[in-house]
Parts: sequence; structure tokens; C-alpha cells
Amino acid sequence: MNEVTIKVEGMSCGGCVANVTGVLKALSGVSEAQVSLADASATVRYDPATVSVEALRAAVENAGFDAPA
Ligand code: 9UX
Repeated sequence: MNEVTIKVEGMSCGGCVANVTGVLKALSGVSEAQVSLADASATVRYDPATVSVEALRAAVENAGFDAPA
């Protein structure tokens, strides 16, 4: 398992945090996601053989937020 922290911009409330947490955890290969509204970030534990950081970012973007590299 690897751990990465990605930027997540555009979250406004705890509901956004829950939504981003949910979309990340729903991805195959993701075991843990800790999303911070204050830090505008998500720290994710994932299996790099199953899912890429780019796929994590894409899932966040598809949920309506910005995940700049
Ligand atoms: Mo809060 Mo976010 O009312 O997608 S849930 S702004």
C-alpha cells in the first residue's frame, strides 16, 4: 500500500468532505481516505497495482471538485 496526499479544491462544507471521501473509498484499490476541508486535501492509502494517483484525481474531478496536480 502507498499513501499520497492530493489537493482537493472547491470543497465548501462537511458534505463535500463526505462526498469526496465516498468517491475515493469506492475506488477499487483504495483502503483509506482522509479528507480535510481546512487543508483542501485528501490523504489516500491505495494499492498502486490496482489504482493510480491519476485515477484518484480523476474521481475527485468527476465528483465536481478540482484536483490539481
Ligand atoms: Mo455542502 Mo458540498 O452544502 O458538494 S455538500 S457545499
